[in-house]
Amino acid sequence: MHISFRRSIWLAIASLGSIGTLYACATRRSAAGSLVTGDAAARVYVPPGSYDEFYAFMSGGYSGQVSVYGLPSGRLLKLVPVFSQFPEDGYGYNEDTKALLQTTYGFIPWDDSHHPELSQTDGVPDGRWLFINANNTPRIARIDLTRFETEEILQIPNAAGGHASPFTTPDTKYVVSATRFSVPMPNTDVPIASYKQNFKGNLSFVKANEPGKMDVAFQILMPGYDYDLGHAGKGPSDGWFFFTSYNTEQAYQKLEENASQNDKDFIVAVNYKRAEECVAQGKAKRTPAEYYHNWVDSSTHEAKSERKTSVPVIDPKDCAGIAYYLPTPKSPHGVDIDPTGEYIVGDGKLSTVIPVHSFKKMQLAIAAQAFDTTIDGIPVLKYDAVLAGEVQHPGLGPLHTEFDGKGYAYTTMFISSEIVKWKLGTWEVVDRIPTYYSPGHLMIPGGDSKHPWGKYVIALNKITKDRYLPTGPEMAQSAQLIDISGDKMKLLLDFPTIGEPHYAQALPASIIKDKQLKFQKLTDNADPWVTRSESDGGIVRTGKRVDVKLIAIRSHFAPDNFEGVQAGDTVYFHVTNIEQDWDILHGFAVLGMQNSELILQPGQTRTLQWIPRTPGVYPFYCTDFCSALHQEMQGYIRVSPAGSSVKLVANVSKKAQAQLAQDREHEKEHGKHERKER
Ligand code: RUQ
Ligand code: CUA
Repeated sequence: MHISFRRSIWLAIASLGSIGTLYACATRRSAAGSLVTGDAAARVYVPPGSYDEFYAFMSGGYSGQVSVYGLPSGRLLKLVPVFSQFPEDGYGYNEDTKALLQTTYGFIPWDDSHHPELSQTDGVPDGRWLFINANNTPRIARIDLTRFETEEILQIPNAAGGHASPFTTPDTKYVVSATRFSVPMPNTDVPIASYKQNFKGNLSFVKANEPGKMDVAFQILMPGYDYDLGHAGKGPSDGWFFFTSYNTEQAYQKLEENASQNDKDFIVAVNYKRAEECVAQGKAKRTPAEYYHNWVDSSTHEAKSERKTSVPVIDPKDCAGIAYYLPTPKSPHGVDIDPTGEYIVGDGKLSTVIPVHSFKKMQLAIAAQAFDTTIDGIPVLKYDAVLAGEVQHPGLGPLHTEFDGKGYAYTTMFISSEIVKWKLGTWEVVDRIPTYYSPGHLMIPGGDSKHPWGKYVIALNKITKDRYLPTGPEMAQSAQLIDISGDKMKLLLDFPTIGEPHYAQALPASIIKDKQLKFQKLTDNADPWVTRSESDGGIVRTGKRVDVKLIAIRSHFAPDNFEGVQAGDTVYFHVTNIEQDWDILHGFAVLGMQNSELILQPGQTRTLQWIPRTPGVYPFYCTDFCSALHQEMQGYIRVSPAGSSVKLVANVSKKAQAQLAQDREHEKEHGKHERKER
């Protein structure tokens, strides 16, 4: 029955003659209403005031950010800035967060982010953190999910193209990063034609389970191929990590053709427990490598940078048993491990089958030394010795696979534009659904973990075409929500996304909903520039630098008038929001400011640099409509010509003046110097 089903699908595709007709056919079916059934609207409707069941963290692609959507509604909830500056809240512009974007290449205001990855405990997303990679200048960021804020970024040295990243081990001990592009290591000036001698690949294991302490635990030196994606083993395969590699041809020009020659490329299986042993035995070489570690200090809430100078590098030749190659057809992209940890699914972009390796058979093959050959210290296992099965005729252009926890796998077919559902163990295709168009990744909440919440799959499409109101040559990016709770997949919803939605991960809202920070405690605010009360603000000069301290509270700044600044000074505004109330934010912006605004969470201090160029009086105001008298929340700063004799002064509010007067009385009675410097 399955065979005839499969054959009939394949014959159907063959008889259509071209993919274009396949699209046309699918679109007609959609127009006829057979794809979206009547209850779809009810299935995705979330009544006003209710929460979505899942939070989906979607990669912002070339926006460098993460966007958070509710599922099933597809409502955009929040944008979390990570690798790109974000003027909306001053991320990467204010003095407090700039250090997060520091690298050995200098300050970098943009990157291309691909893979959001939730931290896990015992192989299941736990809602502590979200990691995401920077692809262009390889880095890994950690986002704290009690605040939805980026709090740490680690640069990955000896790498170029941090694509296979930041997939996690089941205990979040490590997240990984493999270099997509092989490069000279260390990167020096050599002829490109010396690729085979000089270019190397590299797999980085990054210690990830302690906030503020991310670092490269070790790197494994690899042949100069391209490394694409990775996933950790789990259950029986816990302790192993799997990475795809292509361009085993080692082409360095016209890869489109030259890297598509070999019939099989490799998935590399890394025994990282063995790697740990080799490091402990001193078999890793401390190798000079410059990189930055940036993190937000938990007490001052200011980002700091540290420049690191070396990493331990393991050469597989010095550490037998660390890595094995599993031959895999053909230019594999995704590698995905099923929830039981037994099956290793390779998605060969150019392959006509989906090959699945068996972890058990891999262990036996290693014990029996069923090797074809050895490359740079890495034994190549025999394909037939490790293969569990092949999914025949799945469609065209398999890219990524996720699992529903009920024994089924779902694979995106980029070229034939569909998601294909197949059964683990029998390898039969049981269902397929068209997507619009050309899906890259797909995502089932928890779908790469031990316990998927297998209710929905999202297709993360690469091409949008006619799905939304046209917006000129560049269309919105597109995701599609598909119900997988029954035997047949059902399309429920299209929703546009920000940047290219490479990958996404999701978890039930219940895991993180009650763990959210409501405000920063002013008493715990250790920012060196904090102003704790209305009367503590002021203005001081140190040469050409002027520091301005003020507070924001409904509905005023204090002080709100400053004089004595001169054109060409470098002014730092240190603004503290002294509210201690959930969701009461204030903003801060000055006329002619050259970077961004500040947004201040309750209890938070932020610093903005401003260089006024011309004399005049500059208003500043609150940018967040915070109260009925928000429009009154403003002030002035006077800028005089350089060398002017106008004195530095700051006024204080009426309340503060009363407080000041009281303090002076107090001083008179009890002697001076009791009050702290202001
Ligand atoms: S990738 S479309 Cu950048 Cu994750 Cu596969
Ligand atoms: Cu504070 Cu508007």
